[in-house]
Amino acid sequence: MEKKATSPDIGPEQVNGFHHGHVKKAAAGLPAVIHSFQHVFGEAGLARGWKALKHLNQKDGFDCPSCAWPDPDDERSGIAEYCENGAKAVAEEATLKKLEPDFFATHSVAELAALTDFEIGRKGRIAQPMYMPSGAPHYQPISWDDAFGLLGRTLDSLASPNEAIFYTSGRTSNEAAFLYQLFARALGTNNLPDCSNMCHESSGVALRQALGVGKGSVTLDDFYKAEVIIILGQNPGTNAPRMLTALQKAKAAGALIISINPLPETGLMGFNNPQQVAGLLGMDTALTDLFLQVRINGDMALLQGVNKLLLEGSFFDRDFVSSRCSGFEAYAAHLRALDLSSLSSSCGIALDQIHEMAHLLAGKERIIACWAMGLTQHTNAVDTIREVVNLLLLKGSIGKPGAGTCPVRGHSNVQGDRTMGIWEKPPGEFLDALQKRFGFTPPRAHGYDVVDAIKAMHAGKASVFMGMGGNFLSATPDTHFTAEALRRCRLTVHVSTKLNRSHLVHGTEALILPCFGRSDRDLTGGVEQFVSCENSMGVVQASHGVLAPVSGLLLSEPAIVCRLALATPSVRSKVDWIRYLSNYDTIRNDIEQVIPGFDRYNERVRHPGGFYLPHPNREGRFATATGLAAFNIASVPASSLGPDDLVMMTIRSHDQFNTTIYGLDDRYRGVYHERRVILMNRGDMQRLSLEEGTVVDIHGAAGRVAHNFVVVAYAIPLGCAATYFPETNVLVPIDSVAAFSNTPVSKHVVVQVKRAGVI
Ligand SMILES: Nc1nc2c(c(=O)[nH]1)N[C@H]1C(S)=C(S)[C@@H](COP(=O)(O)OP(=O)(O)OC[C@H]3O[C@@H](n4cnc5c(=O)[nH]c(N)nc54)[C@H](O)[C@@H]3O)O[C@H]1N2
Ligand SMILES: Nc1nc2c(c(=O)[nH]1)N[C@H]1C(S)=C(S)[C@@H](COP(=O)(O)OP(=O)(O)OC[C@H]3O[C@@H](n4cnc5c(=O)[nH]c(N)nc54)[C@H](O)[C@@H]3O)O[C@H]1N2
Ligand SMILES: [Mo]
Repeated sequence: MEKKATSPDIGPEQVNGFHHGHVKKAAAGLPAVIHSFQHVFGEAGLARGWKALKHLNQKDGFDCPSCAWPDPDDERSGIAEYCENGAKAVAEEATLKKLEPDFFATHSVAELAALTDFEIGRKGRIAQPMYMPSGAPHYQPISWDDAFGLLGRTLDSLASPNEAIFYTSGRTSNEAAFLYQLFARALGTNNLPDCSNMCHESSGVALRQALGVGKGSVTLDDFYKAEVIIILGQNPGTNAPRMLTALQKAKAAGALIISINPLPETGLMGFNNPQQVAGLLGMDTALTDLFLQVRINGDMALLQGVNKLLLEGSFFDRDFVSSRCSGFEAYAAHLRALDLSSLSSSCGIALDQIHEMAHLLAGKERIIACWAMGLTQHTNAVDTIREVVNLLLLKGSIGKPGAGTCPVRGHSNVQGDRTMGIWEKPPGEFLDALQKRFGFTPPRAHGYDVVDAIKAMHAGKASVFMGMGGNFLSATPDTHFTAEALRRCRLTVHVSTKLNRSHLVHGTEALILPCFGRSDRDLTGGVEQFVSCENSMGVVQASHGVLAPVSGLLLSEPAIVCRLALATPSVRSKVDWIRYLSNYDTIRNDIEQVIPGFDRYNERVRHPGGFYLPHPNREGRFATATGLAAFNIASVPASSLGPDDLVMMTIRSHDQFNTTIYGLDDRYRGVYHERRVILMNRGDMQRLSLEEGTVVDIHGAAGRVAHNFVVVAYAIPLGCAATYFPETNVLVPIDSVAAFSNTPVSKHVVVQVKRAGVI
């Protein structure tokens, strides 16, 4: 029997009723099309839903709010330039359900917090600003002026601006992000943590160290010229489904695909292209040529094994490593000293498979490496990503067509937000440029990233939290610790489209400021405005919302920042905020003056398809201090697990966007009607006397527990397990972070599973 253990920080911990179906052999196809339509038409109705889908990712439409995968530069599919999960994201936003004051009057915060995240998300769009007075049980309506007045006064009353924290999630447009960081810096702080701190921060750090630029170097076109594409720690079938179209096209052009993952993810294995008749009829394209089922965090050992073989077999680009790179000799000596069989046992990949990967790469020079959270959320993430770069450098696979780095970004504008200066460690040149354009002196001291922000709030060093989108409580590690940190704040403020748990676990006072989503028509200043976003490959494009907003009381994110600035006396006169409110071109003009690569921004962003930002690696340059690409030497992480320990990765199901839960199924993995599952190897189940369907509690470090998870037998390496986040974020210790990037280690949580106690 399961027990109930409900805390407002996480909601109910009960099992729903798990069904085990078949693991799917291929992603997408007709079921994906059907699911897309069900979600969109179910939430938005036929006319509104159709309008939204028709404009999704079209050159005159809006940028998909889901992932950051790029749109084709050339032709776009007239009927469906989107995927099932993009459609679900649009359905979330386009819903006609809305939360008006009577909803909050009827439901107390305590009642709402007792719902699951799925139920909370279903409630609808927030329709007007809401305020939680100190000690009150309910949110109540507040006017925009009063809300801005309260927040502006509170910010100005802080002993130091560094007591305020300004978080950003990755859906925020370039225009809003630029204004938001401008506001924070005009106030006097660099406390600008963002979701990137939990996401691709490790990639940014690794790429900057090795190649001088923190962004990936490839364009979509490179995929079609590549000889080999390596995909590590990424589940594109669920999280970047349109990448499968690019992979299919790359394969047709002759590319081989190597997938490195503890799970044989459906989308990596096969694909039914829903834009093609064959795909709709269920004729799969097999995608992966070589699947290496690595143990969790075994990537470093595997890559070092492969690199050693390439080096020792002389299958590397001698000219490139000697003329374009630094540190090759020392790296080569390091590789030569390694023992291949201990690398093999450490990663769990047999020697002959390591040889096979090396063999596949031996004669190739156009290689792309793609990766995502399976690499970035580990203690040694930066070193592992640098080992990926080592491989590309050995092969001379950077700065030529069909080759390069491809960290596949998560949120649709997370890369753009960083470009706009959402960064707690802003480069000096960026601050100089701000100072030159605006005349005030921006703060130079680095601010808090996500983990440090949580610790600062917990320690009472910060007392105002503002989130520009996102769901800080549920997305961050160590949920109960973070909840306590937020509760200790004087004021917590969320600019949001939908209700989420971060609104329900709040400071002494709290505000919810409802804003337009990507699909909403923006008539700020009485004219139609558009915004812009940067995708994972550095393309900046316009996004025009098309749907009538669900309420006349919503504001755009840029308008919210400007009006907040006007209500904050210390900031009001530092920038001409009023001008921005009438025309977003004025924001883009200022971006152009501050940030390199945005010349003629207003003109070029109006070109269909937008424009590429410059990237030194693409031009064959490395923007490091020496001008050379740097090899990195790292050792394979030592493992010190107890006999009953499992290494658990916290991943996404097919029915969620981060903390937004679309449904309770994970169709590709054959998991139905349940999110509280733990995928385990049958060998571990036998060893621990567990059966499929047993309900267990998962115990983490220092007394952390997540209750009631159904054991599911799955093709996962021995000693490894997988659960979905956010449910298991309670188990991720706040101090478990990646070296150099401070990213929470969400993919390597050491746990023990125990049969759940009987009530
Ligand atoms: N529909 C949908 N789309 C999304 C999102 C979403 O939630 N839903 N989220 C967006 C965001 S913000 C992001 S960052 C991306 C995330 O996209 P992904 O990184 O694909 O997301 P995860 O589900 O975390 O999957 C991690 C993958 O890495 C594998 N993995 C885990 N540990 C290891 C390891 O140690 N080594 C290797 N080689 N593999 C490992 C897992 O098995 C899984 O396949 O997707 C974005 N797109
Ligand atoms: N254990 C574990 N934890 C993880 C991860 C993991 O793999 N494992 N992944 C991490 C990663 S990669 C990321 S990126 C973070 C994500 O962290 P966040 O970005 O903070 O979380 P989301 O769930 O994407 O945020 C969803 C909320 O954003 C709001 N929203 C949606 N659209 C808009 C909009 O257009 N404007 C505004 N203002 N608000 C909007 C809605 O209110 C919605 O509830 O989570 C991280 N946490
Ligand atoms: Mo992410």
